[in-house]
Amino acid sequence: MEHEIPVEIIHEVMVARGALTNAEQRALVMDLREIAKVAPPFSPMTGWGKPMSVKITAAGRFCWFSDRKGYRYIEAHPQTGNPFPPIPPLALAVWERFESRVPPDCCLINYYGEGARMGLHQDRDEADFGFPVVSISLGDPGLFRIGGVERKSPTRSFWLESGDAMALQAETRLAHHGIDRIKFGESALLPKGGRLNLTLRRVAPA
Ligand code: MD6
Ligand code: FE
Repeated sequence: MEHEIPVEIIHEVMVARGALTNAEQRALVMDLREIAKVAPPFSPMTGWGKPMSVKITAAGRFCWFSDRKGYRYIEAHPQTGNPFPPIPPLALAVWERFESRVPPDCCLINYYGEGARMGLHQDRDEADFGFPVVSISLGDPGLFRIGGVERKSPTRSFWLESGDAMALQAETRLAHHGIDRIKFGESALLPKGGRLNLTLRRVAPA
């Protein structure tokens, strides 16, 4: 990640287009494959007992989890009981461009197959909203929708492409957001298609 990456502001969100080169994207996908071998992706249950269309796993100390009892962070894989593997250095380097005070302790890995989406939500289960949530997109483009802190606030959308990084921080840290749809099969990065999204965050107090 030697190259300079300009950060632009799209609908109040800091977006670093092409933060990862093609070679870095391929290297990161290889790291994610190794992570998926020891921490297999799973589909958490929503509050109303339906599995999410996105498959998730994680690296770092924490993984986000959801079942009928609600949302929380867990420190052991729900099926294997093992801790999650370390966060890949390439992902840590992206985080550092946005937040240099503390390292992230959670890298959530979301996989979107054909037709998968993520409903409008807030990320608010972390201890300190002074730290950002940093996202990295890989594979097929995803249509990112962002609104306000209030669920009923108006929303706007833009496409996140493979290699893009962005951060929700300061006034957008608690904004509602989601992924409406992906352009399945548009990117050649993942042989079977789909979109991977990494979200790096600081769950525990610094
Ligand atoms: C996604 N992203 O891009 C879903 N959350 O697949 C998120 O939910 C998200 O991109 C917090 C901060 C940045 C994000
Ligand atoms: Fe989120």
